[in-house]
Amino acid sequence: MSGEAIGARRARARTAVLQMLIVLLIVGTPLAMTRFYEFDSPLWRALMGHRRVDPETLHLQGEFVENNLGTAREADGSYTLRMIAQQYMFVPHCVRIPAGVPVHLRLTSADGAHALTIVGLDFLLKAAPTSVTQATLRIAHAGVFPMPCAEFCGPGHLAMNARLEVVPAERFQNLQPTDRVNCAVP
Ligand SMILES: [Cu+2]
Repeated sequence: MSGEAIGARRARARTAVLQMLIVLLIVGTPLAMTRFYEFDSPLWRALMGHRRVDPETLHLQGEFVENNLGTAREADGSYTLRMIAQQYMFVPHCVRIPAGVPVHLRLTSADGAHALTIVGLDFLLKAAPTSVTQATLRIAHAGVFPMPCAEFCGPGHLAMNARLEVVPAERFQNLQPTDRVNCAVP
């Protein structure tokens, strides 16, 4: 094979690789965006359907109905804390968990993007409509922590602040399977 033919073959191979990268970029970028933002892709919805929550019906059905929010004790003895982020508050706006025990925090948004942080701890959990984000909290000592929103979400953003009360595990309520606990005053 002549040097010219080999050169042409290499050029074709380079073009093919380049084309593949461009296609990956075009397909991959929107898909990656949907992971964190509100971009609504039918493909992502189909793939992640089992984890999707509809912000319109959040309060009416599914795990984020009002009387299921707050801290719950699961059958295996672990705890789950469910919260909703919305302009400009977290619901419930005061939550209580036991100290030194893993608590699975599950969060969704009723409107735009928000981010829940805990002052004094290296913790940030994003909230986006249609998806549920989850992180495990284990706070060793009792205390009260402000939980401000760390994602600018509009004019009321600075007032968006929840309160976390961590109580010694032995003082935490003995929760029945249907009990939910929070410290929000109506
Ligand atoms: Cu905010």
